[in-house]
Amino acid sequence: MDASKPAKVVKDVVENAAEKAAEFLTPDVPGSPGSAPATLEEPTTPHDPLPPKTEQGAPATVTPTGAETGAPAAAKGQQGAYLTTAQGARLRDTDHSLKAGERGPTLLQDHHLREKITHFDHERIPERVVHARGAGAHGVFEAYGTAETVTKAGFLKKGRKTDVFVRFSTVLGSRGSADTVRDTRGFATKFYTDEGTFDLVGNNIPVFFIQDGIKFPDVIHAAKPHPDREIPQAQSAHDTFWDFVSLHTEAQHHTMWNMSDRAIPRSFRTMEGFGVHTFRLVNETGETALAKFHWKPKLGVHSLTWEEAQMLGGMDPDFHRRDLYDAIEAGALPEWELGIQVFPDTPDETFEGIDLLDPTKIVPEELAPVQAIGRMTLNRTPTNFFAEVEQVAFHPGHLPPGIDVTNDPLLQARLFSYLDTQITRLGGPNFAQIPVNRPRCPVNDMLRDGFHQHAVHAGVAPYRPNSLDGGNPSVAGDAENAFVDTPVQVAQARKVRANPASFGDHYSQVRLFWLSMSPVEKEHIIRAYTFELGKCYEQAIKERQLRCLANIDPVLCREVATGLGLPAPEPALPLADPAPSAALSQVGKEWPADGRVVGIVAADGADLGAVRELRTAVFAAGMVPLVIAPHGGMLDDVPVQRTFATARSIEFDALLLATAPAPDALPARDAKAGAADSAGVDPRVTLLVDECWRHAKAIGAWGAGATVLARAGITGAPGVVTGDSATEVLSGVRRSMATHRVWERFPASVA
Ligand code: HDE
Repeated sequence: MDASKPAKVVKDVVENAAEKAAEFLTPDVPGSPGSAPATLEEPTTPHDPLPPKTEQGAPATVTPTGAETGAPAAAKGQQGAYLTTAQGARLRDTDHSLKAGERGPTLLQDHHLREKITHFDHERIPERVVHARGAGAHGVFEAYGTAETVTKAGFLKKGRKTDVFVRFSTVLGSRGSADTVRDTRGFATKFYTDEGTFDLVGNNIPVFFIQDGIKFPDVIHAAKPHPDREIPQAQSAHDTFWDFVSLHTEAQHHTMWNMSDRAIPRSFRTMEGFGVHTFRLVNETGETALAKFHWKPKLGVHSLTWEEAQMLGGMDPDFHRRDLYDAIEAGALPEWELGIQVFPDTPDETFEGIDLLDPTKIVPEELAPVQAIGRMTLNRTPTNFFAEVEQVAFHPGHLPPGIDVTNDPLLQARLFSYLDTQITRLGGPNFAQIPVNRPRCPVNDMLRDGFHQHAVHAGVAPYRPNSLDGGNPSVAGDAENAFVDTPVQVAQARKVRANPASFGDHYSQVRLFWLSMSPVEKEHIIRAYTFELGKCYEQAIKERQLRCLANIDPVLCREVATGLGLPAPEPALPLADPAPSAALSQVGKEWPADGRVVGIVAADGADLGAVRELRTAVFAAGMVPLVIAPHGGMLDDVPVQRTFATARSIEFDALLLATAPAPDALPARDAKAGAADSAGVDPRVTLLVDECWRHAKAIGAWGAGATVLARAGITGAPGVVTGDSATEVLSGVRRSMATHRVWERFPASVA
């Protein structure tokens, strides 16, 4: 190998990447950790790096100022055959420190030891103060052209394709917290447009707890763990949170969304996204319009059940992250349509009486339809989680010409905060040079020096005006597509610390949301409030929140009060009478099944021919089959992905039973086995069926498998399918899966 030409070496490897990857990868179920299967013995012969995994992507190979580095785009594996120091010297040994004799002290001279340990000591950076836990992926956005009349943004012109990086997150938890906690999810998208980066830094909930950014530290301090004991982690079910939201009642709308199923999404792929604030769009002729951004998932909006969410916290805290990456690896590429609600840019900035600058309000889709303007597909997983997901830096002020901000006082504070926070988090002002943050257009900023400066800036005159660099760079005029701050009229006013009167309505839209829910969704909301308030210590806080609920709906208030064992107070304000918005409910429609997971219970001696057929049919339907058996390895020639010891219902969207496996011969090996009277069926399979039943999932069985359902007494119940053949059962199960869950199993007690 020619060490003087590392790029060439990598290029040679990468040129054959597709071919090699095809040879190495099993086109089976997702989850393979590397691009080649591990060997039993440690590989010891030096060789060129392995190709990257086919589903991985990475930022463009350009220098901090945007020039091409010449490295191949797919250079993402290890960078050469030999281990080197940070200065490039090849190393003979990285397993032993340099010592004065085999039993002697370690020598200070050992540069490799010191370099390795020092670097390790500084591997961590401060986690994000909010949204610390997140996962991201690369993708592409393709514009429909339907926004051309309202904005001149080039990336929204018909057919334009723009690379994107998306990071999904929870708000409250630390970086190592669980994915499935009850919380708002961040949905932040970086569009690398050729007119400058556009960051749409939104959430999966369209409203926010507060109207003015000055309250952000308050709401976050209230929601984060208590400062003395640092508990609870990643949860709102505690006194300080409910203390704040019941006193600062503008938080009630967002709180209701958090108590709804929206706060426990089934997957990032099944979340809506919202820009929350109203933005100002500017078209080619300078006309302006106000707009709200929406992401609509192709798969519909779906949630976990509360029990699933809690089980996952222990059994698979990485559930959402795994789901995102497995879906991309399996080719079930996550997709969203971007849409806008457009409003006339009137001087009062209201629409149908709704103040567009108040981020605790939505505009119901029935009043202003969401118009689709493009489609985003996530198609590449990160190559390195830290470099990309951890270091990505979003900012609501990263805007291209054609999209501008409004005076929403929450947005205004964010415009300060996001730049400020990166300086601590990413160690200085040059974070835009980090590969995932680099714009994909020429950057010529005259910002110089500072920590972690990677650019070698040329020129002698980084100032304007200058004559020494020939006056370069010039400022752009309208003809050169400059970003122009829209010269919005500011009404004559006095400097005040005050809100407009229209911000004073804290309840009418919370009631709108409640009235828009289906009975089963209302049932979940009641349970969530009852659980969260039940976890509070102070009775006064529970009573105060019940007073807030009384101003929203008497049934909601009464049901929660009953659960808490407290009297239901009367409303202090007249109840509003809003028209419900069907778009807010997430049940009652049908959706595609892409990437959904079907568990198939089988065992030696089961109808394996049918299992084989079933796997093929599940794959063909764009879903992922996981065979669950008493042991790992193979059932004849059928690969087993989960055993009775490793499988729990939570990772399956539907369960199919090919057999009724007898109880484990070695119950002592697994605490779950032999635990209950299992009527001759392995109790872990009985547990799977029970949980799938409780979580309203489709269940199917044929042949011997049907006896398990009969013993559970659920044959013939909604969403329980039996039949003569596996494929017949699958088609019945798919019909139930289309509505996501089989809610009719559990009639709600509220209307
Ligand atoms: Fe954020 N927010 N935020 N936020 N936010 C951050 O920025 C902040 C708000 C949102 O995946 C921080 O880089 C203030 C609303 C997302 O990297 C920080 C206020 C919405 C993410 C910050 C808000 C969001 C953040 C922490 C009130 C929905 C994660 C680290 C004025 C529209 C982005 C960072 C990612 C992250 C401040 C309110 C969404 C501290 C001061 C409203 C999705 O700058």
